[in-house]
Amino acid sequence: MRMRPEELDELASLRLRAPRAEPERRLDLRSTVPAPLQCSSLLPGILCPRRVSVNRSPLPFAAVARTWGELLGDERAGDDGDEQRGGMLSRLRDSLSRSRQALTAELAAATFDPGNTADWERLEEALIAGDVGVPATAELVRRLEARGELPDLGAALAEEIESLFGEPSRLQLGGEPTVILVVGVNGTGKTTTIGKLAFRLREHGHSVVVAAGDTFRAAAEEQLGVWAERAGAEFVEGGRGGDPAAVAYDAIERARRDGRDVVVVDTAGRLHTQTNLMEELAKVRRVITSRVEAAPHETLLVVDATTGQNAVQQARLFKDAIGVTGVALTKLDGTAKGGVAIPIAYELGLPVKLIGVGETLEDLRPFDARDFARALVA
Ligand SMILES: Nc1nc2c(ncn2[C@@H]2O[C@H](COP(=O)(O)OP(=O)(O)O)[C@@H](O)[C@H]2O)c(=O)[nH]1
Ligand SMILES: [Mg+2]
Repeated sequence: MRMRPEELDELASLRLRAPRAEPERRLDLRSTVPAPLQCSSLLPGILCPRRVSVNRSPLPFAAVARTWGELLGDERAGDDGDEQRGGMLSRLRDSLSRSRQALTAELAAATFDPGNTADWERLEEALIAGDVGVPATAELVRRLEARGELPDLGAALAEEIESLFGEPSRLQLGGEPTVILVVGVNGTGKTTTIGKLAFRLREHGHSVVVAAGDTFRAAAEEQLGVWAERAGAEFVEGGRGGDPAAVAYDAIERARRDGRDVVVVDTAGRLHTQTNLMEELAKVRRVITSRVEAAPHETLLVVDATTGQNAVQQARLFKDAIGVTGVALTKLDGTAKGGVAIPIAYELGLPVKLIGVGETLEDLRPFDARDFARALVA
């Protein structure tokens, strides 16, 4: 079958935007390091972040929820219980095992000598190679140096990583209805994440309408419909080629009419037409705001952890173009690039609210800074 010119264009934009597996990465600091942070005085290719002073304002959000009850502000839900928490932590450790192995193998924490410059350099390189990013690496090293003694490097690093994430955040619910707009490039896991989130919202007593705002891909609506059914959510679609803003509008009207609590709006990650993705999303956003004051209450960006620094770049673009209130970091299971959560939170000031650790309904978790940091390095 021959492709039409529009389809070729779409394919080209897909290639540009779609996450893909990155080849084993050699550090190319020129592409990832903001110019003022580049440091040429050491060995070529090695940073000297200890000599870089990075002043960051405190993070504008509160850190990370441990339970769904906490994330959703559901006081009645209580604690998940020690046993369940223990299970979740070991599951998280399993999910992050590749990331942890990659980082800790490089760290050589057992033989770390704070008096040895080469050991500090190895630590810096390990963090950069682990997708932690230059500003966060510089800050972590600065804080560790300030400690003076480091009897247990892994534990100290976990504590400092945890504190970079700031205070725990919540999903903002409580609108009438609450509207959650879900954005991100194609294939990152938007639709899947919406299904999992709708399931938890239902579990915590919310009535949920999901809106099939990805009207560009033939299978997208059907896929969301299946997730909605699994989650026990209502489903609003507009038909292939329809206007995503109109679908969001209809879903909000439906929720209003029937007294539903939460509307979750799925969107396309790429477009068939030449319309700019960000313009299209801004339009969906405007329509939502025109229907419900203070909505969308959340603009949730879904990024795929396996894409490493690409995920950070996507977060930067979406944040600048349409505003993002929280990040869902997916596919942490089986990637060695889990460290990307750190620059997303620290460099960009975006709270990671959710993590995806698999493909089933239960495989979405509230992000917990402490557990995450420990599972990553300790
Ligand atoms: N292993 C794994 N796969 C995921 C996760 N989240 C999504 N996926 C898979 O990623 C693929 C793309 O997901 P989809 O929701 O269609 O992405 P969308 O294009 O952003 O809507 C699907 O095969 C999902 O099952 C996750 O946390 N872990
Ligand atoms: Mg989708």
